Formats: sequence, C-alpha cells, structure tokens
Amino acid sequence: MNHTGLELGEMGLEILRAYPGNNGKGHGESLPISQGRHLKIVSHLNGDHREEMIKDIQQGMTKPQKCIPPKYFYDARGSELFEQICMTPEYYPTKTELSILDRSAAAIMQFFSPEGGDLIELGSGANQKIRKLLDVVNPSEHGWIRYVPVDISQNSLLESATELLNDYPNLEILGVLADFTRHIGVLPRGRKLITFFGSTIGNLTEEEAVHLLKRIRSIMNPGDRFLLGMDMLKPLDVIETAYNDRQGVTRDFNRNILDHLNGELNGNFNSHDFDHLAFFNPRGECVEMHLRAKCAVTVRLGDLAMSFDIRKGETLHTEISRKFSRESADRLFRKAGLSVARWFTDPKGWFSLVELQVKTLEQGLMMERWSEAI
Ligand code: AVJ
Repeated sequence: MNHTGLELGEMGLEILRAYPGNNGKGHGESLPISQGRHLKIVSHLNGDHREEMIKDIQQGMTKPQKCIPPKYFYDARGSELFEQICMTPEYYPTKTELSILDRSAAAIMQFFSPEGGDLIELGSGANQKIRKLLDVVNPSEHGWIRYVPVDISQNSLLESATELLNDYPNLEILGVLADFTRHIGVLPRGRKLITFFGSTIGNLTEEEAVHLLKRIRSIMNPGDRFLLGMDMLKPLDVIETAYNDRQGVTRDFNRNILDHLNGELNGNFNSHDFDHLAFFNPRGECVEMHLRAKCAVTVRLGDLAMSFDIRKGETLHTEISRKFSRESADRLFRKAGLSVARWFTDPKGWFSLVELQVKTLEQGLMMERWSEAI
C-alpha cells in the first residue's frame, strides 16, 4: 500500500542487501536489486529475527518475573495502537516533544548550513518529527541534506520514505533496514546529525542505554551532533495517567503483544485473560507495564515446543519507561563519553531534547580534574 500515489518504479527505488560475507564476519557486499535516483534502501537484516524472538521469549518466560521485551509491541497493529496512544489527551510525551521541536527546530537545523550532511533518524516512525525539522529549512537547501531513516520494518520504512519524497522533492533518502540496538556500525560515517526521538531510550535499562550510547558515540566525529529525546520526572499522577488512558488504548497496546506472539510463534494466549497494569516505580524512576493474569493460565507456544504456567495474579512484565532527571541524564552521558552541547525543553520541563557531542579530550581531562578536586 502506498498512500502517496507514487509508483515505486516511477520514483526509482533501489534496494541494496548487505549480507555477511562467506567468512561470516565482514560487512558483506551490497547487491543492487533495482536502480533508481532519489531513494535507496539498504537492508542489514539477515532474517535471524525469528530465532532472536524465540530466544528472547524463551528466556523471558522462564525468569522468576516473567517478561517480554517491549520491542515486540511493534507489529503492524501495535504500531497503529502506539500512534493512537500519542493522540490520547493523557499521553503528553509526543505532544510535548513536538512543541519543543516547534521552538528549537531552526536552531537544531543550523547544523546543515552551509556544510550539509546526513540527518539520521533511529527508529523512524510517522515522519511527524522529521517534518518539523525539514520545514524550517528552505526547500532549495533540502538538497544539502540526506535523510537516513533507520527502521526494522521494510513496509513502514518504504511508506514513510515515499511520503516524504513526495513532499520534499529535493531531499535525498537512504533508508536503512536495521535493528539499531544491534547495527549501529552500519550507519554512514560522514558529517551527521543523528536523532533518536520519543524517549525510546527510556525502554532500556541503565546498562543497555550506556551500551547503545557508547555505540552511537563510536561512530561520531567531533563536529557531529546527536539529538536525544528524553521524558523527564514530573508529578506522578501525570505520569501514571499517561499510561492508563481512559479510552483503554494503552491497555489494548499492552495486550496486543500477546496477539503478536500468538501470530509469530503459534501460541494460544488469550490476551483478555490479562489486565493492563501500569504504575510508577519510584526506586527505578520508571513506569512499569505488566499484564496480570485474571485466572490461572497455561499457555502453549507451539514453535517453542513449550508450555508456561501463569498463576492467577502473576504478571508478565512488558515494559519499563524511564523518567529522567538532569542528574540521571547527565550521569548517562558521562558514562557514555558524551557531553551536552545544548539542552532544549518545554516551559514545564516535562520533556527534553538534548543535543550531544562526543566529549573532547580536554573536556574529559577537565572532568577528571574536577572530580579529583571534590
Ligand atoms: C515509545 C517507548 C517511548 O515508553 O512511553 C507508550 C511506549 N508505552 N505507552 C513510552 C509506550 C506505553 C513509549 N515509547
């Protein structure tokens, strides 16, 4: 399905598949599938996502606290439900982040004039945020920018890229089909502004987040910038309400993870056997989402050749969504070797867009001396 009315052939689509070489370690070669001008898609997915899912679920469902990694929310239905969550009156993060972009996009996009470069978006979605950035740039200067959306879903990558091409005809797009939690190394190395919106970083534990940020830092040059969206601590009722919307969209989103597993792994979950549970955990400074069994459940996941017993009242942990303070954010950046260039926020300080750069040697030394002094 193609909302734009653009035929792929007409637009000139080129898909390149990067696959591991025969020695099983190199970055592999690129195989052009079709040729084109404006849009090029490179795939780094080698079809092992099913094995990974099986491993993740097997591990998660045999822990004392059963858990399912939040990345499995996002099948087609889950992505649709997430878009709907963003439109509920209770879910403030997306709206707040967009309002920050309204005020700071021009300052952020200064990066591309006059030198140009790559605008990389990790986990590209509905184009809303990238449009805010592109719209403050004179269309005649769009040619200086190459937009590089990185996503795990070929359909959504194609759909959003074609839509953008229609509206920004001077833009060059390189779509990267990849799992950015694993494939940071395949991203282009030239002059770049990397964006990671939505506070998706909050789904990771401290260790996982440090690991990802270090990987990102490792591909950054001194002039490059990294724009990171982070949801901040705020009155707890505001946070908890955002994850318990009245319409029940978040509940449906949470339950949908089980339907997704049923489809992929030949399972027999009845998602309605589970209540939606979302609450703020003050020690972890995060929202925890769970699915709580309303009755004793035995679920069989055919493709794992395993059954799991879930007691009445037992929960499956599906997500953490961390809420940051300046201190916890700074701690994360310090551990990852990143330093703050500019910090954009909204008047209430509910959400942050932090512009980061690689910590220079001098800054690193200053930090060390400073910490020695206290
Ligand atoms: C997209 C991961 C940032 O944690 O707030 C929304 C996902 N979960 N409602 C978040 C989500 C429940 C969202 N992130």
